[in-house]
Amino acid sequence: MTILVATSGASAPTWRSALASRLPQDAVVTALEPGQDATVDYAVVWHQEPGLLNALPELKAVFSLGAGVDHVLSDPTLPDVPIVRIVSDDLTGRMSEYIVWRVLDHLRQGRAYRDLEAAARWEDLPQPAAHALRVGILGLGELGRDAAAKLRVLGFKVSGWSRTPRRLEGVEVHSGRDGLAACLAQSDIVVVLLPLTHETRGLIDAAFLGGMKRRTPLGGPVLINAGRGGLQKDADILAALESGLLMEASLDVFEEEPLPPTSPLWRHPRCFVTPHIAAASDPDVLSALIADQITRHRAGGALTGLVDRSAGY
Ligand code: NDP
Ligand code: OXD
Repeated sequence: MTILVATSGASAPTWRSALASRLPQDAVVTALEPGQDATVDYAVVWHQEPGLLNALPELKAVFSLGAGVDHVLSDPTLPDVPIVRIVSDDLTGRMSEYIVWRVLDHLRQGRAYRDLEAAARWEDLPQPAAHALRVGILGLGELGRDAAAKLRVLGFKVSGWSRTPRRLEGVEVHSGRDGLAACLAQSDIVVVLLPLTHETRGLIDAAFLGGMKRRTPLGGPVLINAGRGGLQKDADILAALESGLLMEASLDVFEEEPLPPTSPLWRHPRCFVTPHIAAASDPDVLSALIADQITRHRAGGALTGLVDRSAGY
């Protein structure tokens, strides 16, 4: 049996060998020989070429190499097989590290202190405590829930927003389209951990930014997006930073990736840019999870981490 690893970028050989070492009885390949299409029963993908999966007649399931699956579902010819995404403590922990890092850096005025340090100025700034701030987390899935729990431990008040109604201890949860306005209006820092779907595309626009809380202990609202770039309008974020509607932003994802060197977001003094690294997929850890799933599925067991294709996540 053949397992096809189809990723954009240079990581395919690493994933291939990590998977091959755990599935020694299979041919794990990054490219197909003529006639090999009919032997592929599983595909492991990241931004696969449109049409590639549709040409595999025996395909039984597709594994995304990340938690997000917008890159898989964007292929209009995607065959009707189960899509599995990454749900892993390793990836979740990495994302929470990023969120806690960015929230604390904004709280503790990292930007202002880096400027003071560069100018060799010994000056202290008014410092609100964590308990004086409310963090609103948009997306209360695997990643949002873990970030919420860790921010609560640090003393932050936490709100959240999900598609369907949810109960989460110590978190004021809003849901549905109507719940968004309330969540934005009460949050000093807004963290976005949503999937990119037909409902969420372009959500972070001028109206969204205009609906954020005005007066906050940090002098204005802060936005952190580590979900997907397609959730945001880069130009609207820039305009909100310029006009003062937005105090600061931390962005890990962008409408166009890599973010072009000409983007003013790179140089904006109140915008912190990272290159889509909030939660890396570790081939060693995640290939073990994928190999276990394949072994179980072949033996007649159920797959976990299945994607609801109609919801888009
Ligand atoms: P989950 O599927 O576990 O959770 C998604 C959450 O978003 C759920 O709470 C869901 O609501 C909510 N949601 C979906 N659609 C809507 C909507 N229309 N309105 C309100 N809430 C909505 O995903 P994960 O937590 O595992 O991952 C979230 C995203 O993070 C991924 O899809 C990916 O895009 C991104 N990501 C980014 C990484 C990076 O390095 N920057 C790394 C990993 C992931 P409900 O609870 O009702 O279903
Ligand atoms: C993911 C990502 O979806 O890294 O896991 O973006």
